[in-house]
Amino acid sequence: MGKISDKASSDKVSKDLSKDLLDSICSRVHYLTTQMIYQANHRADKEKGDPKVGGHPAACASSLHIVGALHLVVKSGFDYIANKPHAAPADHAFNYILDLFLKEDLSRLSLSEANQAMLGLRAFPKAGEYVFQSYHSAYDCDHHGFLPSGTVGIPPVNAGYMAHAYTFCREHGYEVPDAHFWSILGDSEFREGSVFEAIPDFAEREIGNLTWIVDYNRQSLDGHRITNKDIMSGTDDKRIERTMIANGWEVIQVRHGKKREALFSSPGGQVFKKFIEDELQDYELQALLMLENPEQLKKFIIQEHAQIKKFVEAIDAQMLFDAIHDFGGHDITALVAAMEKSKESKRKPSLIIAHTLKGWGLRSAASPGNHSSVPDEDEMKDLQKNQGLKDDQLFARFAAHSAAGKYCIERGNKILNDIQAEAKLREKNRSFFEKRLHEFGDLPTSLGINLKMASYPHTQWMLGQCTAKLTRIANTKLNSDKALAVDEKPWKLPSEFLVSMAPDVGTSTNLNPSMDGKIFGANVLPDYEAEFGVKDKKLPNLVPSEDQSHRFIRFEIAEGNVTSCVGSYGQIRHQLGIPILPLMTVYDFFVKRAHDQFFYNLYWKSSFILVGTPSGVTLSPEGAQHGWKSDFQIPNQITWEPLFCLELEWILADAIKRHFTYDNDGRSGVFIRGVTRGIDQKLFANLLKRQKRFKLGLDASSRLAPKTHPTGGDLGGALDESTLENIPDSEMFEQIRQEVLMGAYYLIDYRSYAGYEPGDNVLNIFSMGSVTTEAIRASEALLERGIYANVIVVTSPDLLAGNLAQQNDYAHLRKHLGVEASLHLNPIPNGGSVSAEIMTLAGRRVPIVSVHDGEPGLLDNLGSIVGVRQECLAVRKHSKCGRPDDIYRYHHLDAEAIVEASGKVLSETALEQIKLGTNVLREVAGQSTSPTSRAQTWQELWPQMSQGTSGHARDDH
Ligand SMILES: Cc1ncc(C[n+]2csc(CCOP(=O)(O)OP(=O)(O)O)c2C)c(N)n1
Repeated sequence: MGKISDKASSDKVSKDLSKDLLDSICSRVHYLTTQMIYQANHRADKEKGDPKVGGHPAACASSLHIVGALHLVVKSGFDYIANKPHAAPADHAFNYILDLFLKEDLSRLSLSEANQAMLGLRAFPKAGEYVFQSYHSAYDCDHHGFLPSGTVGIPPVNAGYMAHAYTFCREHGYEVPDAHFWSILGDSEFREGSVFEAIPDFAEREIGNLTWIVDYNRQSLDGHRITNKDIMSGTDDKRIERTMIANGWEVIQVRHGKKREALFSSPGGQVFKKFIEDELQDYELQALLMLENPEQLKKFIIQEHAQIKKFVEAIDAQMLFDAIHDFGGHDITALVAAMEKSKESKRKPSLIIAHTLKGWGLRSAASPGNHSSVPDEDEMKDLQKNQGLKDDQLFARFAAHSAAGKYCIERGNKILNDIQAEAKLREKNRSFFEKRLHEFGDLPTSLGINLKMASYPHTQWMLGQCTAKLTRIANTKLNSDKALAVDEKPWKLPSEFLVSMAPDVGTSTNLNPSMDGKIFGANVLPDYEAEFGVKDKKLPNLVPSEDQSHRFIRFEIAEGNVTSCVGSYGQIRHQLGIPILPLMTVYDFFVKRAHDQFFYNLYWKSSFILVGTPSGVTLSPEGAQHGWKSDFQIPNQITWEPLFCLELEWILADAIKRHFTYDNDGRSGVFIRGVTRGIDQKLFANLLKRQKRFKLGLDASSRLAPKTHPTGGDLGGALDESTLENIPDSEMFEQIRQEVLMGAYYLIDYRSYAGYEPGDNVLNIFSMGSVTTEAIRASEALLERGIYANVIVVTSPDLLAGNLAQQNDYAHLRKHLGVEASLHLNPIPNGGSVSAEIMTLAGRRVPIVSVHDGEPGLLDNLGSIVGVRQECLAVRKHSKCGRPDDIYRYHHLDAEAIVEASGKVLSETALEQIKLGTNVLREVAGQSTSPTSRAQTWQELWPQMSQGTSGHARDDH
């Protein structure tokens, strides 16, 4: 390995032998990358009409030496990299050459497994073999130390907030490895709004352990980037430099390679340097790069730039040609030096602008259409031959005894040691905190918030109560005077790991107690308001500091940033075994502003709580323009919309417990919707107590009668429910808590009431969140007309009818709640024809009316899941200001609309006519029919279904 180590200074690396060695490894990786993509595009199993496979050889080649400097010299196995998605094959090829394809247990893949994996870029595994996704992914065998990629502009921001989370952990006394966070971005990617939202934030937070590297190749997907040098006072790299310096970043330009530098130091060379750096437009440079003939290139430069005619005329055309093509971003020595320098900056994040050539080393270099062009067979053969490889040697590492081979083995071992050390640390942290979690017994099912004194509280208020209590518990010493109550002690550990954050809506979403004097991070300042005697004690103290009791991360209006931050903090449990649980509030409407970041967090399997509050048109008095609640259906997410404050408390307690006990696979992104509309909390118990299951001393045959039934309660011996005694509240609420956590519960349940006739006078109203007040009123109005309308409150659309429900065939809806599609038959009254051959019956199912404050898609599939008629009342137009009553009426979510919809579904379901042939009637009556006249039944066609095995049981891996 000679003099190079992973701590190599630029001096060490610049020794000729070392540079040659690193260059030779990069050159092999260049070939491997290209071959990997070539093979992906020439697979034998391609069928007519298949989408193209693609891959990005030119974009990989552009980043080759940047990626190489990190893999071969600079990064440690504790560092993290967020690379531009289309350079993923280059990362795989470096990991191949360093033998860093790893199994789950961190042992290495065998050489044949690794070679097979190199053939599997963008392939679906046929027999469990290793493959690679198109972009960096946790499914890949070399994902260690990499952030997932795919959507540009998001991962670099996550890298920054991960860097911040490491600092947070260290400041709070947890064991964290020394790590640097690297991101490689394309120059077009660097125009993404998400990136620019984060730039000032990272500097102000003093995230020194972060380096972004712009792969400045002046090309994007569509072709050459054509920027406006006149208006922007220079080329785009200058604009980037000025922007970043103005935003508090260190900037390092890596412009020139050694050939250019040699020319610059020749007589008159400074004129040439000025020409390249200040006078040549990016677009013109790209056009010059496309010229294949050096003499022509010389001619055009002289023609367009008289001021350097003298210098250019004096030099050899080939030398000029080579210099124009000699970018610093392909000089691994210069890159290593810049990266090492960037690490010296401890308080400021750094940006390296690496000037590169898209398609370096390929025939497509600098060609405007090269973004995803794949070399042809001829070029591929040439690249293979240049590596000294035979035709059948597609992928190969260096011989172990060669200088390059030895270097790669040593470097790969070093990185693997770090990866394994991090895994050990993760396990150590995990078992340490697991033990501490159980020190005071199991986590209670609620936080014990006292609601008695609260008049008309709302769920957003309740969130504030819960987080305030957790903040107090976190900051109360176990052996202090104001000791914690016995039932508070189990919350001690979780509360210490709860980190809250909000995009400038902390106070308005009721997080004041979590914020007050507890803002974590830079910029640490004296409290001038206190010093000058102008402090308003009613408002939270927002002066930041880095005290261990500080756990609120304050943001400007930057929903994208906070969503990335909540995702990065939510990864720390997984990466380091430190169970940070980030909680973010956001005005629900603006979740959409960061939809991509939200998706990224879920793809990354981050564990976090996002509270969208206030939400829906329910907030219309305050924000009619923000009253749209979107239906999000993303794997790994669970959405909640509590109605009563107790529900929110149970949901929060459950989410916390699942996070700390690692019991939230497939649902670690918790999304809770809150409102600011108060509700009489006594309704909860009062309505539940009318249900038969919560009455004392009844047997199976007992039938209840409602106090207000139109018949006056005279229902043939039924018992007036209001006169019956109830089981204790604690027991009743424990049953309901479990149902709330399953996604829905009966708030009004008439199933054991006298005169309850499914198919005749029964329907189910599903309501979610605040509009349930309307469902209750509608149910009461329907009862006056003799209709029994159950009210089933939906707490989680995901668990009841979304992705999570689909996994268990909607068991809660269909089995536990018993909502089904039985057809209740009666002869058609007045006119149903009954002949010798055919009998006509009216079939009725129990229909559904659903009502919720949001997009129809949140709940409009209930009827189709169950197989009954559904009318879905939802928000279908833009909102207006007004009181909830007005607004619910405006959107047809009010009680009258529900009653009307109920009439509609009840009458429509009654229109189902069944014609029964006499042979069927005979069969029903036990007489045989000819077997040949029977078609195959569905049970015969899908036998696994009849055995209770659904189609989902297939192996999906
Ligand atoms: C958010 C998003 N938009 C679009 C794309 C598709 N896309 C992938 S790479 C690319 C061009 C990237 O150009 P640049 O950032 O300059 O990188 P280069 O390939 O030139 O190095 C585009 C448009 C994407 N992956 N993500």
